[in-house]
Amino acid sequence: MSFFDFNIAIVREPGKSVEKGLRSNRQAVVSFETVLAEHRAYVDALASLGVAVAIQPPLEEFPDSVFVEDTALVFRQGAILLQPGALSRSGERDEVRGALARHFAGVEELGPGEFVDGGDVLVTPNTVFIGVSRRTNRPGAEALKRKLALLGRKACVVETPASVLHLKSACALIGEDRIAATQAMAMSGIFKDFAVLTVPQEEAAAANLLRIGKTVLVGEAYPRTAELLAKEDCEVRTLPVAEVAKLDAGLSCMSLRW
Ligand code: CIR
Repeated sequence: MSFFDFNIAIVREPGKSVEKGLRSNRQAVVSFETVLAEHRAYVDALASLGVAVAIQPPLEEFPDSVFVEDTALVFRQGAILLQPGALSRSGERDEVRGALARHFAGVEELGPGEFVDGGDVLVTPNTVFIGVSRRTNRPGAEALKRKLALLGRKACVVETPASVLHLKSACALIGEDRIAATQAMAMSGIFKDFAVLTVPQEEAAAANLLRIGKTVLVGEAYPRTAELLAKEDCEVRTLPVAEVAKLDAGLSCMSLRW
């Protein structure tokens, strides 16, 4: 089985309240209908790649809950419930607990004051990188490192670049020892043990991409990145993400996969 063979995913449908979701550009106007269309295209893509998608109902009280990746970390051998660092998102973990319990015998949980957004966690075959950011604090990162050790995973705490929301806003695994990353991330030294494909500066947001099986899903607004990926050992498929990008999100954020 390859590292990228995900068979199951949990996603959450956006609610109308997604229009009030958090965003760094306060001027950006978000349309629920367009987010919903992007979400449906995403779910269809996962399903067409052989992933069984468990769709959770929308949660109007949590505008950002469509970005379900931030609530948990999942592996075939177990799951860890995280604690999103934004106040408006702190109740989301309770809403995903039930879905995780249906799939995993035991679910570990971060404790009070231990904040980690799943977007700050990059899982690679040998190391899990945890980025300390505005959302993920050091106590959270260290607690997660201890929980990962229980699952037999080595973790490394790094700094998420200040220019991005999450570690994975700026990087993604595209091969077992190959990372796609923004220029800043590529130069950070974090990925010295990996071969790095640097995404073009004007397409920095393309770095939040997602490999499933032999297919790499990438935002359709990033043709130069798609061109670079086409030279890799994978198939490239583009998806619309312009609306979720207004909410500082991309392709990894909308699912928990294992
Ligand atoms: C937030 O600010 O929390 C959401 N608007 C975006 C979350 C993106 N999630 C991710 O990158 N994993």
